[in-house]
Amino acid sequence: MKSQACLFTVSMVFLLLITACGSGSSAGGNPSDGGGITVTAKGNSLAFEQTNISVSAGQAVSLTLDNSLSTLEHNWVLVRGGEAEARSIAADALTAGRANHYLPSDTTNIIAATQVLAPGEAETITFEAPEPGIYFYICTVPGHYPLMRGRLVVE
Ligand SMILES: [Cu+2]
Repeated sequence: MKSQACLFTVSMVFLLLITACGSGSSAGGNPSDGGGITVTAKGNSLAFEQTNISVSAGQAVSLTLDNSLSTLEHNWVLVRGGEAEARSIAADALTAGRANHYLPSDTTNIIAATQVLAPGEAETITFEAPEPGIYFYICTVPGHYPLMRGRLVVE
């Protein structure tokens, strides 16, 4: 009697596992888990091609900065804290210099950033989307901000 109960328990666990695996594989086709975002630097002008991006809070974001069409160096820096903070980070980037990819040592308000890319280069970074809100992304190469920026909307 005891062994029958045990067998029953084991088969129930087995059934649950099959069910869990079944539902897992059906969710694997969801396009939201693999789609990356590409931001392209616009030719030889100081602008990003994409100036509005929407993501969901907590989402794993895969973002590529494509500098293949550009004749200039650029980076992509996602900033917390709105326009005043973006301006402050761009100013600090000047003293940080090219060797530090124009990224300030104080990264408190930098959510994610690429390196400085030479013309023809591309880089993909991944980061977790922050809490809902509107965030600026900017290029901190000297003279590029405030022209070169966009908005990341987290819903
Ligand atoms: Cu730039």
